[in-house]
Amino acid sequence: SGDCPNGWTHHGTSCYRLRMDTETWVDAKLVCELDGGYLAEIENIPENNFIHGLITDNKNLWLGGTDLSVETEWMWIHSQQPFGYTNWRPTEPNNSNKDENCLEMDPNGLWNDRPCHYIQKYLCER
Ligand code: GN1
Ligand code: CA
Ligand code: CA
Repeated sequence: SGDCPNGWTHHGTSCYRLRMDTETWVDAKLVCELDGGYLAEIENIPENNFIHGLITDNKNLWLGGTDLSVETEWMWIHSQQPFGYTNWRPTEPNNSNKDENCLEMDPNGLWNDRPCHYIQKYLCER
């Protein structure tokens, strides 16, 4: 609806497309880019609430955040901005096994760092 292409949902100043095919974080990023978008970025509580509302199962969702470049320095990969707003689950990010560099939202709308090679659904934005 609104000014978004078919299959995309409008919210705020962006369009969103939830992809239920499962991919690694890098492949999810690539699919979003091939579809004219990027892995979703969250700047504030209303955006977090909106995206949380898109989760209707008990599964996690890849977002466009990473600390792949410099451990503990979390960045939005598309905008290349450091995190401002965050909604980490308590005790996260924990870089479990020293190898968790990609950002997911859990079904409670809270954030966790997860190994980037996990395959799971993801959210594109444009
Ligand atoms: C644990 O149990 P689960 O999958 O929700 C861990 C996270 C890790 C995740 C994957 C409290 O979360 O930090 O990222 O496994 N949670 C805790 O390795 O340690
Ligand atoms: Ca990390
Ligand atoms: Ca973690």
